[in-house]
Amino acid sequence: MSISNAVITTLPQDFIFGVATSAYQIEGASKTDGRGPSIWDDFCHKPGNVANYDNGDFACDHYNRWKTDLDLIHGLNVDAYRFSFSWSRVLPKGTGQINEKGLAFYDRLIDGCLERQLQPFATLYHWDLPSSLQQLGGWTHRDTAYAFVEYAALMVTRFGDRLASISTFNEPWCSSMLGYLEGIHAPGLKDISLTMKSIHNQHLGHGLAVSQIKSINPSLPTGIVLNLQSIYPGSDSEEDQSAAIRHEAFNNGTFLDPLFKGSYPSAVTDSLGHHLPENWQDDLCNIHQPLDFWGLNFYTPTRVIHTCQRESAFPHTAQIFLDSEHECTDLGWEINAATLKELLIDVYKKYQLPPCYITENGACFNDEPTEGTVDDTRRVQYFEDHIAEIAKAHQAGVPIRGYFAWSLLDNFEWAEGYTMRFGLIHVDFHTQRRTIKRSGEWLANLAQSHHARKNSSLL
Ligand code: GCO
Repeated sequence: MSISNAVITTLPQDFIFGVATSAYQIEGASKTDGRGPSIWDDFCHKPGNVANYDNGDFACDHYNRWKTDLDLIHGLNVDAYRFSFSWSRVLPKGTGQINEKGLAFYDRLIDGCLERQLQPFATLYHWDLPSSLQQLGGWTHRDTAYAFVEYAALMVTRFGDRLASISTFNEPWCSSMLGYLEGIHAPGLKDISLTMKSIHNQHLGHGLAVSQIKSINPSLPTGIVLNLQSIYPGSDSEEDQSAAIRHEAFNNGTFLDPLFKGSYPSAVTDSLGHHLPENWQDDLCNIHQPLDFWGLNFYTPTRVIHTCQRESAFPHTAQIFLDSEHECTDLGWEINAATLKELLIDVYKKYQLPPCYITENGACFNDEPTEGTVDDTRRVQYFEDHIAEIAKAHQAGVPIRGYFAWSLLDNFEWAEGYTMRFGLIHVDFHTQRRTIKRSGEWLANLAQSHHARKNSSLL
């Protein structure tokens, strides 16, 4: 199985390949060297929230194994490494007192990337809010946006000149919708009013941080990472078709519109505007900032139907799974690569967007090592199919600059704990032994062929 040359040659020559992780999912060392607690520590340590009562206390022990992990990334021949900073490692209470030992870890990590010719793509917020800020209301409180700006300024002042890019937020949809509405992620709340406030305050934190970052380091490429949904009606009925439109306004528009148009969709404000913080309109110009890039995290399409249950709030939709018609991953997520291309083309038609990176794409398959190898051919197929669709989107005019596979390592998969594996590298969580899977070897070959093509065209 090997991706055809035709696909590689359609990608732009300066296209980059990378791998992605996030702090809470791999670092471990949750109490080491002065790290403060985050909402994910608190959430995991309440029984019933996470499968098997798992937590990120040790995770992949990356805090101690960063050097050999960077060697593994280097061995994959990729150009870039996308990781996130742990806010409570550097500002244990979220604001105020700085933890130099925490900063020293990221100093080592970033220098380690540069020594291995890996471009560091950093993310400021991948869901692990310092607990002290949650005690004051978390993202429902405006002050959290200001604390985020202080944190962004600290990180960019220290590291900005060595980073290839910085993203403010990773998937604000998840930290608000899963954390404040569905209650399945930290902080585990189920309240539409708090959800709308948490969305708005994250947007505000993003916009203010972008201005701050640009004033400190105007040449640092700055963006945000979104998990837009590729939405389809669950049937041909008119009801389901309008459900899909409402679902899109709520789940994509609530994020894209303020960030890229400086407004919220009217369908959203008509139904839910009263839940936004007072005078929210005054923040829109601060939220709507020019960005150098945006990132798309994509895994699976979303199919929705109309629901008329009394208790359902706007957008009155429910997600359905067509698992009998499509192949699925071990998490039950439909595999449908063409929907990634459709989403990319569609979103560039609807919005004025800067160039994008696919900042995450990958699949959960729980293959285990046999005689020292992990034969995850289904993951290889998944990557091949999705990269082929990205190449088609590029040919259709979408400005795509790179692709990051999720994930470098099997890791702490949030509410699923360690039961669900997304890695290119298998981790035995008892021994911390790493085994490169067949998909890791495949990515190393792909990245190498891409380099060979770049180099030969330079001759
Ligand atoms: C995400 C997350 C990852 C998940 C991955 C698989 O941004 O959704 O960045 O943390 O592990 O998406 O569910």
